[in-house]
Amino acid sequence: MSNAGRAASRISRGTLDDGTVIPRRMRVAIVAASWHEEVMDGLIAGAQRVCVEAGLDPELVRVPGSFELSVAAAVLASRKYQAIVALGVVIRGGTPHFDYVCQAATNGLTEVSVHTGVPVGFGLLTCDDEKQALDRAGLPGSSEDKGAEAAEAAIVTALTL
Ligand code: DLZ
Repeated sequence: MSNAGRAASRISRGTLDDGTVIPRRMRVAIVAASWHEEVMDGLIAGAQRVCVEAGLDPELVRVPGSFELSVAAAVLASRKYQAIVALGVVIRGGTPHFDYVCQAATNGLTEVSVHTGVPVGFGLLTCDDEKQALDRAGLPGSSEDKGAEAAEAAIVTALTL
């Protein structure tokens, strides 16, 4: 797996790289869409692995599609979660759905984080084809692990604020 341009992992054995101990009571929710099962399995596994490394036990909430990520994140943010990880995969097709779903999810998740102050890790893959998505899913042979990156970003940001 190439590390080009990527931030080094900041979470190890329940602590941040600056020595901050991650409180075990910290509540993290992973909200995950259900389209493109194989890619989603990889993203979810990556996010869960980071949470376990952080000493946390995340809640997993499944929604039908990436469009539903925002409303789920909004409700979870109101339920005392300190960090939310949003995971989904949208593949460009022959319909304008790709643009609508990507834009709605991106805007919605941004709004949730900004308006609630709860960090939302952005693990929404927007890809031209499934091969590209598989390459980012943290599966054997993938070059990137966007589920892990999104989980780490949400947890680190929550602890930084
Ligand atoms: C409709 C749709 C399409 C065309 N493609 C995807 C996709 O690639 N990934 C995904 O997560 N969801 C997709 N959806 C479903 C929408 O996100 C949403 O679930 C439906 O429009 C119902 O609200």
